[in-house]
Amino acid sequence: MATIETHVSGSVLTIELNRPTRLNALNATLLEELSEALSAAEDPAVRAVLLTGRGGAFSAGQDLQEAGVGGLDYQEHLERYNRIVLQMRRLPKPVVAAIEGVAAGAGMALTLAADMRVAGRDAVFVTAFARIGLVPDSGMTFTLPRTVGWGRAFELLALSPEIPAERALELGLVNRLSEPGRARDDALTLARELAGGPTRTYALIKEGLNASARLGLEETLELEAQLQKVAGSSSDHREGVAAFLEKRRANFEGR
Ligand code: LHQ
Repeated sequence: MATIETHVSGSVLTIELNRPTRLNALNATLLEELSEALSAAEDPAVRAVLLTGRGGAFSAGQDLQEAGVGGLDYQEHLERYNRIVLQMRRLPKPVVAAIEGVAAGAGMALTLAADMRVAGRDAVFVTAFARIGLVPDSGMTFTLPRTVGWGRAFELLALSPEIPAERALELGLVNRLSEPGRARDDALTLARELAGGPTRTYALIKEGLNASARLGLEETLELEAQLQKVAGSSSDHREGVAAFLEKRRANFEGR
C-alpha cells in the first residue's frame, strides 16, 4: 500500500501521509513518495497544497523501528528530509498543513516548513528529538526560533514538553484551531481560498519571507522593490486594481 496518498480537488493537491498504524512515522519509502508528490505539486494547475496525515495523527516523526539503535546513517538519511523541506519552502504556491493528533520530531518540523497550519483542538506537538538524545533537524533549528522566539525554542527543544493545541496557538505554532476531526476539512477550505488567490504573488511573498531570514534591512528593501516590480507587472495585479475600482470581487487567475 502506498505510504503517500494524493487527491486533486479543483486546484488543490492534497498529500496525505498514510502509515496510520505507526502514527504516520516517516520511513525511507514514505519520504521518497512524499518528495515525488511535492514534485507533482509543481504542475501549474495546482495552486495550493494541503499536507495532512491519515488516521488521527499527523506524524510521529522518524520511524524509530527503521532507525533502530544506531541502525541508520543519519547524515545520508537526512538528505531525504532536507530535500523535502526545501521543496516545501521553494514551492511557488501555498502549503497548508492540517494537524490532527500528534506531530512529533521531524513530523512537527514538516508542519513548520508549511506556510500555514490548522490544528484540531486535540492535536499535540512534541519536538521529541532530545528525548532520544538527538538535535533538531529538518529545519527546526531555523523555523522554531523564528516562530516562537529563541528562549521558547530552547525550552521546547531541550525539554520536549507535549504542547497542546491551545498552547500551540498562543505560541504561534499554528494559525487556526478546528473542532476535533475538522482540521482537514477546515484546512481544505483555507487551501481552496488560497488556490483562488494571486498565486504568482504568493510565490513572491514566499520568496521574500525565505530571503528575509538571511538579509539585512538594506538588502530586504532592495529585494522588495524587485519582487514588487514582478508583482506589479502581473495580470492578477491589474485584475485586483480593476476589481477594486469597479467595486467587485477580483477573479485571480494566478498569473
Ligand atoms: C512509532 C513511532 C515512531 C515508529 C509511535 N516510530 N513507531 C530524523 C532523521 C534521522 C534519524 C532520526 O530522527 C530524525 C528526526 C526525528 O523525527 S527524531 C523523533 C522521532 N520520534 C519520536 O521520538 C517520537 C516517538 N513516539 C512517541 O514518543 C509517542 O509514540 C508519541 C508521543 C508520538 C505518541 O504517543 P501515543 O499517542 O501514546 O502513541 P503510542 O506511543 O502508543 O504509539 C502508537 C504506535 O505507533 C505504537 O506501536 P504499537 O505497535 O506499540 O501499537 C508505537 O510504537 C508506534 N510509534 N511513534 N516514531
